[in-house]
Amino acid sequence: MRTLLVTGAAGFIGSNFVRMLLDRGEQVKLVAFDKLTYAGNLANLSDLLKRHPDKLVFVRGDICDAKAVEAVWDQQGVTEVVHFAAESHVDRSILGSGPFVQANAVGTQVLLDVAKAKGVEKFLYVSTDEVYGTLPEDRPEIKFTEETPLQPNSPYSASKAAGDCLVRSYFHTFHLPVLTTRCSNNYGPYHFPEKLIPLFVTNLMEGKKVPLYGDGKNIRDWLYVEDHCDAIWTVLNRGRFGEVYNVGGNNEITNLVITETLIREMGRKWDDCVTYVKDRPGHDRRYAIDASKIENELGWSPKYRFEEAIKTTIQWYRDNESWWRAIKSGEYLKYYESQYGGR
Ligand code: NAD
Ligand code: TDX
Repeated sequence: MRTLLVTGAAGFIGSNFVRMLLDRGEQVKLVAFDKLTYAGNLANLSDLLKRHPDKLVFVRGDICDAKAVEAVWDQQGVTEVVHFAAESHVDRSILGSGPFVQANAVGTQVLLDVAKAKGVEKFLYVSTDEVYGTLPEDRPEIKFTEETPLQPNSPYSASKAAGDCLVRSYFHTFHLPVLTTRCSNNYGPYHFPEKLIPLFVTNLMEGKKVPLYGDGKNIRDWLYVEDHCDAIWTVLNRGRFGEVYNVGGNNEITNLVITETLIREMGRKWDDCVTYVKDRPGHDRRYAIDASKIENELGWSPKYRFEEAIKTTIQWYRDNESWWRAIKSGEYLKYYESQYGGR
């Protein structure tokens, strides 16, 4: 039986990945390994743990702790790793980069060393398009390819690039069977409400304003989270070791248009809802992914259309108010105050 160690499985994408595999009835055992930082939430997995006690176990632990990783590996009979665990929010990395280097660089190194010692069969690193840096907005023909040099611009993306380079080095030096995906911005259920879409949707539901950075013209390539999870599963099963696969939605949208869409869908008016705030320092202007490699080589392409999936996403936050209200309290409010002041 394949046994997957899924690090960061209590977070946004990791929990969606576990949910997708269990819903599809894939023949794997899943070991959800998560430190439960502020972003990790057992509520993202609790129904699955009840429904699939034979296929899913949860173990609380830190990827930086080699002994804890070794123990879970031996106890659960791990054969493969899907590595999501990370500090993931750019704004928090600007407030303080230490936890990002620790989790994303050191944590990845510790995990690689344990995986190497244990003879891992496959190790997939969930990287990000942000490692490539930024693109000019007036050259729409230019997109990130797997050959684009890594030029990370935020402490978050620099720490993800460190992990990405370490994974590459373990392939070249030790022939570790690694795979890397670099995906664009995700949206969907269980997305922590510090990120643009869930923050704006929940603020609008609370009757609060939404804080738009700078001129709002920054561009992101938005992909529904299940499409990303499906791409990861595809690469894990059919990707070539040592290769990088870009994953994207071919769906470039400015923050202004995202904001207009959310306000319209929620029946609100722009002037009542939007507050322009100081720009994010070092704010990348545009991300756009050329996903032709994964499409041509592995036959993956996105299944969800933004127009419908954004409605499903908004409805999920309407239906799961207790989930996000529990998060938007305590430590979250302190973070919100330090990030946005009184806005
Ligand atoms: P998230 O912040 O929602 O979840 C991260 C999870 O990792 C949390 O459950 C947290 O508790 C856990 N974690 C953090 N440090 C840990 C540690 N030291 N040990 C064990 N667990 C730890 O993040 P997400 O949005 O789900 O992102 C998951 C991965 O996908 C990250 O590696 C991120 O860089 C990458 N990614 C995200 C996006 C996106 O749009 N969200 C896009 C591309 C790539
Ligand atoms: O309050 C806000 N106002 C605003 O205008 C926030 C939180 C964001 N923004 C802008 C900044 C970006 O241009 O919206 C855009 C999206 O911001 P985020 O949701 O913070 O995402 P981003 O910085 O693009 O990074 C995301 O995608 C790549 C994830 O958080 C990363 O983990 C992933 O690697």
